[in-house]
Amino acid sequence: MKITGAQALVESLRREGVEVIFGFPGGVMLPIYDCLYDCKDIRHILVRHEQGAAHAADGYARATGRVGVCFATSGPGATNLVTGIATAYMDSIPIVAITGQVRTTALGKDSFQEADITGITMPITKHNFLVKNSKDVPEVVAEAFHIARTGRPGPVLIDMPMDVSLGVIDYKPVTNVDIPSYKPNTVGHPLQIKKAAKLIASAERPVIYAGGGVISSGASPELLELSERTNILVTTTLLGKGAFPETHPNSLGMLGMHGTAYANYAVAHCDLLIAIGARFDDRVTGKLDAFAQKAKVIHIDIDPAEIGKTVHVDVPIVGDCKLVLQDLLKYVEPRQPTSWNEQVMKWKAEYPLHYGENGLLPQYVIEKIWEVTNGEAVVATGVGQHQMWAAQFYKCKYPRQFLSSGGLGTMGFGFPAGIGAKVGRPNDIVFVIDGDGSFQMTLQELIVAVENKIAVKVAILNNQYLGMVRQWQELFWNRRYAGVDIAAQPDFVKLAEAYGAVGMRIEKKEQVVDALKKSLEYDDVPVIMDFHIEREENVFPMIPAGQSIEEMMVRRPK
Ligand SMILES: Cc1ncc(C[n+]2csc(CCOP(=O)(O)OP(=O)(O)O)c2C)c(N)n1
Repeated sequence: MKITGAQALVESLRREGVEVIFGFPGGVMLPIYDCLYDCKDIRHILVRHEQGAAHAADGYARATGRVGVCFATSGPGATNLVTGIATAYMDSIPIVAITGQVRTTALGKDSFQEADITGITMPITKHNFLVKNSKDVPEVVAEAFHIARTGRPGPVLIDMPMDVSLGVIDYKPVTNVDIPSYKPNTVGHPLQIKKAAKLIASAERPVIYAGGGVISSGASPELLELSERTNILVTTTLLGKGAFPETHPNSLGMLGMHGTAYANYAVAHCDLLIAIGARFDDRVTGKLDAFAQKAKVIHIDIDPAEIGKTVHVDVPIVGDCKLVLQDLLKYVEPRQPTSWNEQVMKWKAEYPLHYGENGLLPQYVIEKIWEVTNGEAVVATGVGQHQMWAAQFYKCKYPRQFLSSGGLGTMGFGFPAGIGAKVGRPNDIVFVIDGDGSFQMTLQELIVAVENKIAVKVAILNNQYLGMVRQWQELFWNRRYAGVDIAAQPDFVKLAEAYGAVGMRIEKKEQVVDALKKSLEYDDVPVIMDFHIEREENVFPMIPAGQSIEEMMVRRPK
């Protein structure tokens, strides 16, 4: 069959099972967009900024487990994707970004809208391709999806010069991908797995520390079985939220800088730390030489580069978390709760997450969101205080329920990611818990939600500050609030209405539940809820950056 490179691209995407593309066109993308005109199987959602396309593809991928796809044109279109690609890279999220490029003959000549996007994204993609020949398109697409979704997942970029899109080829679908230099090791070494089982059997104070890798490998059922069989308590990272049900008695919630005091105490005092699909990020460890000092460490991870990167590991196991846990479960004996469990439960009772009574407080709003959604919503967040309150108070029951930019900490991620999630899971309630600052970074996508009837609910926790930065200034910079006051802001209710969305302002505690319930009544239009919260509420507990648990603040210092 004779078709163009552009047709081969779209046909290859169709064969990969792509159902939706988030994109924005431009000159060099015209051959490709022309094919979309005829392609009935793939929905194209026209964003209003390419950053929105990348985050929406990312949110779609996080929420569904499938590969998210975004399109952008050359030059500024491609560079506008960069933040979204870097966000996906830092959190190991599989997306395929396809950019148009100037003709191969014009490359390297500062041609109109030329940007070296493969060069620019080299350090923030798992792999990228500059396609030089139309006949390579089917293979490149197949390899891109294979690389994005296997091993440690991540973003892949395909740069398509205009003449590559226009060139005619004899198309044959690619059915098998074999990349000799890329063979991720998925099965853990049996000896290491036996060693791990032995350590678990002899440990007196074990703790499981689970990360996003558990979710991407689908290892939650195995993790649940391991914890229930051994009564080992589980703490998760921000990206690991939902890997283990946070409503389970064995859950310690999140650890790290804004984690629960009891999770951090448990890790500080454990004698065995079982890290599963987690990478010892500095927001988790704080001061490295004070982190889990008394513990032996088992580290299960698909990426050998993560082993020993920041902490010493006693039993490294390179492999897919699900397969490794399945093997480990063959050797792990049942274990009754011990005095260690009792000790941690005592901490749990002694230092619960808490907040005040007065005024409209963000934690209260999130607890009510949890209640009205029965803890079953998909939650996407921006970055800042609201993100940490959401992590603390929206207790996730399932994997793929909590979508948040952990590694890069990208403000503006939440809203477009929520749009992508709702497109992928139309029957689930999707809440975006956002900051007034974060929302303003990508709110142009509101029209996309309205146009496409994407009924996300946005709860803006509006403190009229870049709150997290203000909190740091309050605590560590002598309250010198420079560059954080964003009281000059649009009327979000009017803004929502201007876009054709539903807007509500909530100023009192008593209005919260009614507003949330009302928002659930709309299933074909986005709802923006502007919660005017106490301006100077802080996120606690907090371990200041780079410090140890000794420095943990559980409340505002006097
Ligand atoms: C793109 C980007 N720019 C700057 C920052 C630094 N930063 C981290 S949190 C924060 C404040 C966020 O404010 P808002 O979204 O209103 O949330 P709040 O902390 O008030 O809940 C800033 C500026 C960031 N994370 N991302």
